[in-house]
Amino acid sequence: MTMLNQEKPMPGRPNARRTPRCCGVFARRVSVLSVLALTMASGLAEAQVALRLDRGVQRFDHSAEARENALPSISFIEPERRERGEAVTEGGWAVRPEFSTDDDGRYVARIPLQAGTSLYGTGEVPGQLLRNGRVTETWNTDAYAYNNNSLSLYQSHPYVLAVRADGTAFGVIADTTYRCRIETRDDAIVFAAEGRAFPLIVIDGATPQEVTSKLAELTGYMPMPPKWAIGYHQCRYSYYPESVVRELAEGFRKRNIPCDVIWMDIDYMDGFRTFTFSDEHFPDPKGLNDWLLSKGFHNVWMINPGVKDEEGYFVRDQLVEGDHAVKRADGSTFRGEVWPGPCLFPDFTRRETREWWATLYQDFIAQNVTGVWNDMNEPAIFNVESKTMPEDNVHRADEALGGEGNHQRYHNIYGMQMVSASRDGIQAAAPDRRVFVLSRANFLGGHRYAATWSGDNVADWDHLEWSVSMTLNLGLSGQPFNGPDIGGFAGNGTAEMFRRWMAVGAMMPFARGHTGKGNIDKEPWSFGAEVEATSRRALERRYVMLPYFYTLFREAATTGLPVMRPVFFADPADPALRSEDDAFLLGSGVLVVPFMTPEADRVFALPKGDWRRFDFAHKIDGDSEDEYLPEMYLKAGSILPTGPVKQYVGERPLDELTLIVALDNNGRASGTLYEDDGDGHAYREGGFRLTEFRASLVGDIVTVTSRVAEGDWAPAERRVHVRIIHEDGRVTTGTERSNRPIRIELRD
Ligand code: MIG
Repeated sequence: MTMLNQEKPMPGRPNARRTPRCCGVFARRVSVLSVLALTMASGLAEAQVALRLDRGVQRFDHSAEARENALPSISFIEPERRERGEAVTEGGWAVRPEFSTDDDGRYVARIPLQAGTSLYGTGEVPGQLLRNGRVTETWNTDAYAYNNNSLSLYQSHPYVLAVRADGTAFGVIADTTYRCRIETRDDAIVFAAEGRAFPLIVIDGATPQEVTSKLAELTGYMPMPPKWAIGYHQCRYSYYPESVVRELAEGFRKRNIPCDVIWMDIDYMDGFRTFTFSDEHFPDPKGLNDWLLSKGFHNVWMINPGVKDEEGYFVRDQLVEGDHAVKRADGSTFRGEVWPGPCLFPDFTRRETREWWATLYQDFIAQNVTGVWNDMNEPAIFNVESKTMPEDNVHRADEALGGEGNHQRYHNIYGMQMVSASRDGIQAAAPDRRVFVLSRANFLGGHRYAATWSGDNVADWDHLEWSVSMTLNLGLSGQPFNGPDIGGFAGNGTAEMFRRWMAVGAMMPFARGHTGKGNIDKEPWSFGAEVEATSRRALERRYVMLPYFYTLFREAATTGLPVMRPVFFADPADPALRSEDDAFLLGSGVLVVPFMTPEADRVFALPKGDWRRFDFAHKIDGDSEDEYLPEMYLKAGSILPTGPVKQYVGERPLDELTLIVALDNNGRASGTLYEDDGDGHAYREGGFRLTEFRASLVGDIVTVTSRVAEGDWAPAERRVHVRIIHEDGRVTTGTERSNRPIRIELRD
């Protein structure tokens, strides 16, 4: 077994962290010495040692030496936490990784699996939910119109969730930013990474839910988004000039189709210069934003990393002045071509550069910009085969990130460091509001800074189906706030497909319609009256379910459990559910069964137990007759909090609150509702309310009570309406003023 503890040598760039720049010869000797030391110490590696970081969380390394020389963690929210722990030697470990190197000099960790283990995660990956038999490579890639064989998409999550036959689970992080090949085989998970030997973190859990929560404990929780960001978003490449944006906004309101956010893609810029507005097409961005806000629309504008290399352009001049650019191996400034032509690229791995980038948002947000979209941050570069920077480019990264190193090492966190800077800048510019950033590229742990979407998908039936599995796997990899381009980015698709896509997309955590340049229009009304009617109902459903969605976002932000969950979460030991990705759960009590094929044929595995079909016909015209809408099931024992149809989140308060109730065998049900101001930070100091609802049947009277479980935010008095869904589909209802117990008599 060879142990080489250094980066893959790049021309002219010796191992950056271990090599002081002034004395390369000396450094090379040191690394030879350390190889020697390793060889001598290799006896130690025989009895495997792990660090116990926490209950059920262990860190393994290739060797004691490798542990010493490991690069800092970027995925952990507290990198030091990966470094501390009690050393434990082998004692009946459930998971025992084997370390080696391969012929290409890559560091390999192999995790043998028991028969019947199902694998998930690996981040943003095309194709089905179940990852057994797949290969993924972590290398952030501008993957326009990707397909089922694409090895690398826009984001990197070197993480696998494994669920054993008995339903117990574990997760493994290969904690490296380098390109890492992940084989998710039936008999083993194999990580093979370039660069340095990496720590392997094993997270044990009784259930996949427990593992997923622990992953968030280590990598951080998603910050609470502003509530408007949970509404429907309308985008296209691009709506311009501003008259088109106004017409679009009015189009939603006059048709009564709910929408919260309108997006401005790159054509709003002045010649694609980031942080500028086109005088011709958007002469008064603040005026436009204010007008949109007056109609109940928030706005999101795109910001790209490539800075046009043009003297006199303020962003470029500041970048040059502050020496913020990524360098070439020979120390000169790197230039790469993107939309604006030749560009310079901020080195977001440097604190000074992130701080400078953050300041640029001051004037930008002052235009009453409410949200930001960071695109092209893999980084994507045109006209080169690699589609990105040379791997020997140099990042002068903070010591905390690992110090100076090449692009091979920092590529996968370029976007993550960008959105970290963006988030800070936006927050500083609008301290009283919550931040919304959408990022195309990211890395494990990057959900701390930005939401995401699944990039340039294709308007075809496969991509419609994958939009469910991709959202699920990203959620299982720690990114709860994500969703597809509803309707597909590349190509036109058909009215039928769009109708089905909108019907299911409206149930996903991030719900945004988007399409590429040159395509037909894909607004909810672009395909005629019938598609418009389904789209309206689908979006009305989202808004009716908003109280529940928001509660699930709060749950994601405090427990790490994703908003949208795989069906197997309902019964992790049931083998029939392991590959089910034609349906999904919202939280634990709601099952969504969409129709995603042209024939609307579909076989799906319903989890065992009592799941009751329900609809929203009491709120939404034609809901129960619309065969394009997903079937909805509520698990017996659950209470689903819902609200009125709204055109946008802030349109009206939650009144009346409708509780949809399915009693279990014992005549009981429970549920929770999270509420706060919907924006701002008061919720961090108790400015929220978590209400628990309970229903119980005694004799033939159902009593529904509520209790404030946490927080001191108080809603205005409101009506509470209860709908009890019986096993045979019948519904019994009752209504009361808030806080009073509601008594409903069940009669035949
Ligand atoms: O090279 O800004 O994935 O959503 O509309 C294409 C234009 C650049 C890629 C994004 C897409 C966006 C488009 N962008």
